Amino acid sequence: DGIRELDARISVCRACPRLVEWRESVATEGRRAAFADQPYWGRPGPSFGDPDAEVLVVGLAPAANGTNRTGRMFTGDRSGDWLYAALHRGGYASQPTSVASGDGLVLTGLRIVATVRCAPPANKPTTEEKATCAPWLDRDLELSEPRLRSMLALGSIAWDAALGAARRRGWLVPRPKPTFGHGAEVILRTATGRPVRLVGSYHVSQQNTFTHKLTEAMLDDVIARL
Ligand code: DU
Ligand code: SF4
Repeated sequence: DGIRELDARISVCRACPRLVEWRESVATEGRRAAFADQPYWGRPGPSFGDPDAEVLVVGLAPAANGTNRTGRMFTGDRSGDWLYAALHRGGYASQPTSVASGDGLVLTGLRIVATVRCAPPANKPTTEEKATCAPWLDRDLELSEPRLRSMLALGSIAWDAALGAARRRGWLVPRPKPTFGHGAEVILRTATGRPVRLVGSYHVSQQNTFTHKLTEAMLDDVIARL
């Protein structure tokens, strides 16, 4: 089907020279000591979850030792521990942890996508890299649109990416551009006038969770609105 083909195409993309170099160098000589005996994925992260999802979660980019190691979105790092535990509490994930492919995790009704699919140095993609990767997000949105009910943007970069993708698909997006915040919410309209809810959340990164800027209750609250 379309999603499988899309995921296969994404996973061999080499459009961003800096990110190809980074993802591959981390996967070879740059492996974290704790994972030195593991093979790293070292490629772009395809979407993960239900191909027939009514909900999309939009992340920022793979972590160098997380998705770039395991090949699955938000898998193998602390951000993922937070996200999957919350998706399990919310009824979308079959188990609270995501370890690696083959661990039995299944998402129902929800799929995870990202603004940029390759791990960027310092978790910071450039403006050009975000623009280069945007067509993959556009295609994910296009394939999901017939069933799509809502999107959760993790962080302001994902929020902007979701709004950009919606505009490019000809959806009605309020102007001025809706402002990101934790709990921010806007109703977008597809070209056929169907409402799609966009909800903002602080990103599940350690920076936010360790400092309690983002709590489990805050995350549960935005997931409940999807
Ligand atoms: O081989 P597959 O059934 O397409 O599943 C690939 C992968 O996607 C598997 O690790 C579970 C996940 N997945 C899911 O989370 N939810 C679905 O509805 C279908 C597949
Ligand atoms: Fe391709 Fe996106 Fe990776 Fe750039 S970030 S190489 S566009 S998958």
